Amino acid sequence: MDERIRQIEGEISARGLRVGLIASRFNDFIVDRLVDGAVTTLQEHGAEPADIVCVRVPGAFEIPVAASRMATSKRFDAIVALACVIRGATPHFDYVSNEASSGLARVSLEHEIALGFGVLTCDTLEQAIERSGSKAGNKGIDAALTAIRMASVLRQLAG
Ligand code: INI
Repeated sequence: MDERIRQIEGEISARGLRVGLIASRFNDFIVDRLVDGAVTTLQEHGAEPADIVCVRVPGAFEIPVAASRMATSKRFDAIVALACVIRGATPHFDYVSNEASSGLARVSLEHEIALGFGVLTCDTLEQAIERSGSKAGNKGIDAALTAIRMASVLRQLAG
């Protein structure tokens, strides 16, 4: 690309970053792996434990309001949302996953805050296991990296 064009890509450094993690208790045996992946990634990229807060909420449905409160507090540069919704026999899956995703998108837009979306929406438990640290990676890691990069992008766009 023409070198006179300023490019903003976002740096992968979490040094000095204040991160709010929100994790659901529902399906905690999966979500705990996502939390481990996210926390390890944040620390590997320079985040200090004292700058990370991890809040537990009952289920994915409750994550957006906790995210909104974190964003309102202005005490966080980035939020990482971690949950696991597994399809059952009723339409409950659709209500929970739709509210979690649209609620979190709204928080990110309205507060202009970096948000890593690590809410698994799976048809089966096997798919959830695959995405929480086995053959399909760990979506907690991906969500943490997204949060780090977006915090950097938003910081640069503000300056
Ligand atoms: N919450 C989840 O995080 N994952 C699920 O799979 C799930 N299912 O399947 O029901 C779930 N439901 C709980 C929901 O998030 C709320 O906590 C509950 O409805 C109370 O408001």
